[in-house]
Amino acid sequence: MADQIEISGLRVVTIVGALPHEREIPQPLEIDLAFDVDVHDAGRTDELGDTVHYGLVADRVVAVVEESKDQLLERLVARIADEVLAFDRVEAVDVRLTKVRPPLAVDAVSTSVRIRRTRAEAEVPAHTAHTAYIALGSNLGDREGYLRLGVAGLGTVTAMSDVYETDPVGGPEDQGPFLNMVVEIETSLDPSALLRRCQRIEAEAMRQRIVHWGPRTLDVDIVLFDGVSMTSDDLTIPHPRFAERPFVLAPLSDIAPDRCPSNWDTELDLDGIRRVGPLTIG
Ligand code: PH2
Ligand code: MG
Ligand code: MG
Repeated sequence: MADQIEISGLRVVTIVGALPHEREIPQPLEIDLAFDVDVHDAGRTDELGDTVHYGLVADRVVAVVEESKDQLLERLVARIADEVLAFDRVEAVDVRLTKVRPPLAVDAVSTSVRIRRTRAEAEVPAHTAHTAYIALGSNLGDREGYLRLGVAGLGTVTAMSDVYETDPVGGPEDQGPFLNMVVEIETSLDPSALLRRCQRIEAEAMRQRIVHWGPRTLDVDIVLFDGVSMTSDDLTIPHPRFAERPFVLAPLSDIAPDRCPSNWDTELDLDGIRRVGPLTIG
């Protein structure tokens, strides 16, 4: 495969290094990435869902680097490679990580570590394969386009519900109807890492939106994660209100009827829920 997508000169300031002052003072790093992706389809269809969204890749890489406090460039560059390989369409990645102000006693412009990692050698142990159900909703702008963007950012999607048009529940009076759907994903992320991924997808949609339309419109929520029940400061699983929300249960029942409360469809008011059909990808 010869196709590559490149991101160059990505700058992040973070703690990295083994020297005492490097543990105290953040320093600038520069990241150059090139990843192998087959872009034949996207070259024909002009659809984001047929390629890898490099804005999401850049966001995730920046997040990993900002959160890191590694001693070695070797360690941090390996973690960047893993993050990029978490995008399913990426077959391999070249990463160069550079200290642009290296702590040397001699005069040098920079120091770097450069690696290439392929999907084949990326380890994803079997016990880290989780199944999660993610609810997506959009009620402004190109609603279907936002759903597509959301689905494209979630990694390995193993099932997709139909799209439903639903009356808004709560919130301001004057807002328009939502498009809602639920997807099943397989992921090696833990719940909090998956939450961060969902928030990054929302942020990416919002960033695009600010340019074109105004307020935010893509909501990406974790509904279920394996059989996990948990509450932390920023995350409750299962989603605390999903069992009362027809706009989640109708799509969820398309792909996981056994995960819906029994009789939900006779006990809840389904008036505001209209099945539209499958999300058209490309
Ligand atoms: N999301 C909300 C609040 N209300 N209503 C509908 N129909 N669909 C939604 O996705 C939705 C909502 C908060 O996330
Ligand atoms: Mg949300
Ligand atoms: Mg929500």
